[in-house]
Amino acid sequence: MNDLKEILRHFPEIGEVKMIDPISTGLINRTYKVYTAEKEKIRCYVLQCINKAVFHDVPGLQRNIELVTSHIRRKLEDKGEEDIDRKVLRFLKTDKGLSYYWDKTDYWRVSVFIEGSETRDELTSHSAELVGIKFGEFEAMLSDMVEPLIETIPDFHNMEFRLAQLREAVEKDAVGRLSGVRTMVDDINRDAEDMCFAERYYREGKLLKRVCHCDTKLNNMLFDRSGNVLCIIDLDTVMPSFVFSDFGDFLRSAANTASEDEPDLSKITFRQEIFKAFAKGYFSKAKSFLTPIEIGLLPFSVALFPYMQAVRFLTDYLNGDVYYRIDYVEHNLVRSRAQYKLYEEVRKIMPQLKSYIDSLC
Ligand code: GN1
Ligand code: MG
Repeated sequence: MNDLKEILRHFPEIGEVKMIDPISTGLINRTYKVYTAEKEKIRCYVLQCINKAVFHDVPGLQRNIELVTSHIRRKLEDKGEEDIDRKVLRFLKTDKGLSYYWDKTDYWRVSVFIEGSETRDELTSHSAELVGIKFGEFEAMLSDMVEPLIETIPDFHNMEFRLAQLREAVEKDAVGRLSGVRTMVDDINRDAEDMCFAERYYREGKLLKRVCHCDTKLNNMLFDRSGNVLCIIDLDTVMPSFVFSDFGDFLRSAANTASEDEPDLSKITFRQEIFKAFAKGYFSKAKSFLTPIEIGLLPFSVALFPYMQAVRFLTDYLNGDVYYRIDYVEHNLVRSRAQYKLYEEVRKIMPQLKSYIDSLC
């Protein structure tokens, strides 16, 4: 167990630490809320241990985050926005002037906790539209970044690569779980070629990569108490990717009637009203920079992300749960089934999704 207080001492801005509480929502990094007190005033911070098995170049990742947050900060200042510290994350510097601390075992970082912010598990159509606007703005703000960002996880949203990883896991069958999931593997393989549309367009030079968030699930954004999006968090995967990563991945979590790991498949359906509201908000900001091909592919991206996530969870299950944090033995299998069910639900309504996007153009 790391000595958290000792780690925090390397971030001089932090006052006297009163309490440290684990936060258990993310599947990758370890996160804590830190309560400090200075002259009776309580200030909170977020301490994170960055998963170095997942992110192989943490200094490069932190550099991405510094570039992105300062770019956004500048844009907000130019727009004359107030209260900017609540709208973009601010990371503390260590005594060596870095945005992360290496304790010879792990990498750590600290950001300021945004007071009065909360995460949401569910949205109304109204708040989905506001989130859409926010994401359109987020991408628009980043669309003129000139500094090159690294791919913090190479091929992160590359469907061909994710399927290759599944094939490898099937071949190895490292922990003897394959016999129980053969039908799932067959189901996934049946649509594999179809679902690699983005990589094909990219190879043909018809699709470009832009700076995207790449992890737009609902619990990666902070809301104020009246339901307005304050700030987009979890910036580890901000990197060049296909623009619809953010569109499809958001709806994967926000339009699902159940949670990502719901064991009862009958509870999983896709909320079209959330799709419509989000698409409307997103489009109002993003239409200025999206290409016709990107727009045409938006409905497919809604199917792509539950499909990709089903593949990734199943791969991890076959590999013996080496990537995602799990709470019980079959957790990754349950997650994979739930995501595949959502994928099937989306496929059924693809014509409606397409005609709605057409109507927005
Ligand atoms: C992981 O870190 P967290 O929990 O926000 C994963 C995402 C998946 C998500 C599934 C770096 O996100 O890609 O969509 O779990 N992040 C990484 O819930 O693999
Ligand atoms: Mg994440």
